[in-house]
Amino acid sequence: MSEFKSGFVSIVGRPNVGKSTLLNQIIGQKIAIISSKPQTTRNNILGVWNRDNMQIVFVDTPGIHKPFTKLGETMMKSADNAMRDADVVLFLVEPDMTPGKTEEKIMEDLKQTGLPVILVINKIDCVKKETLLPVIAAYQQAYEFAAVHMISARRNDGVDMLLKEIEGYMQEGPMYFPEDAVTDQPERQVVAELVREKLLHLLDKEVPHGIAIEVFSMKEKETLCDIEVNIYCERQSHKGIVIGKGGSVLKEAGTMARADIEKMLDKKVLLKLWVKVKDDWRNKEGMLRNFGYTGE
Ligand SMILES: Nc1nc2c(ncn2[C@@H]2O[C@H](COP(=O)(O)OP(=O)(O)OP(=O)(O)O)[C@@H](O)[C@H]2O)c(=O)[nH]1
Ligand SMILES: [Mg+2]
Repeated sequence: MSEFKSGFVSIVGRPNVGKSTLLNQIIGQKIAIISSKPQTTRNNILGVWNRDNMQIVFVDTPGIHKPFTKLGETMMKSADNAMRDADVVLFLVEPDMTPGKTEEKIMEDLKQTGLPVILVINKIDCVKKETLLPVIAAYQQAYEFAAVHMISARRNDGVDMLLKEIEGYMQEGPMYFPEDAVTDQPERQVVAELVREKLLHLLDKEVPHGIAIEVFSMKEKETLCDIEVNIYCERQSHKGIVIGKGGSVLKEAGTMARADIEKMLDKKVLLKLWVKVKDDWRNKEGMLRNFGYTGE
C-alpha cells in the first residue's frame, strides 16, 4: 500500500481577491462566506480535502491590509500565523494589477518564511489574455515562485490543475482530521457567518464591517432546529439601518440565511434575530475574544 500523505496549504492575498471562493470551490461546499466587500473573512478557516491516500488541509485567511482597529490587528495575526505554518502557500492576486504595496509586503513576508509559494492569478474570466501577460511578468520579476497558475475560482476553471500541483507538495504524514470532516468550524460558527454574509450583502459603507454575530441558542429537534442570534452593531444609528424600514432588512437577511442554514443542516430552521449595540466593539479585546476573533 502506498504511504499516506498530508499537509497544510495557506491561501493568502489582499482582501477580495477570491480566497474564500477558491476554498469553497476546492472543498465543494460553502465553508467560508463570500462577499463583494473587502475584509469579509475575519479568522482562519480550515477546509479539509480528503482522498484515499491523502489529506490536504487548506487554510483560508483574512485579506491582508493595514489594520485600523483591534479586530483588524487580530485578522492580520491570523493571516501571519497561517503563512508560517504551511507546507506550501497559495498567493492569490488580481488578474489586472501589477504588484502594489500590499503585494510587495506580502512577498517580503513570504520570503522570510522560506516556504514554496505558488502564484495564483484569479478571476481570469474577467480579463483578456493580453492583460495577463504583463501582470505575470511583473510578478515573476519580483519573486521566485515555485509555480504560476491562472484560474477562475468562481467558474472552477484551472482549479483541478492547481490541485494536482499542490498534491506534489504533500509528504508522508498523519490524517489531521477525521476523514469525513470538511472544516474545523463548529456548526454554530458557520450559522453565525451565514447571517453575517447576508448582512454584508444587504448593508453598505461601514455598517457591515462593524457587525458581529452571536448564536446564543441552537436547539436541534428531530425535524426542526430552533436558532436565536444576536446581531451586534457599533452604534445606535447603525441599529436602525440593520433593522431597516419596518424591519425589512432584518427580514430579508433572515430569510436568506435560513435557506442556507436549512441546506446545511438538512432540516427546517426557525431563525430569530435580535439587534443590539456594543459601542466600538472592534477595539475592545474582551469582546473580540467573545466573538472568537483571537488571531489564531
Ligand atoms: N469574476 C470573478 N469573480 C470572483 C472570482 N473569485 C471570486 N470572485 C468574486 O470576488 C469577490 C470576493 O470574493 P471572496 O472569496 O469573498 O474574496 P476573499 O479574498 O476571500 O476576500 P476577503 O475575505 O475580504 O479577504 C466576490 O464577489 C466573488 O464572487 C473569479 O474567479 N471571477
Ligand atoms: Mg474571504
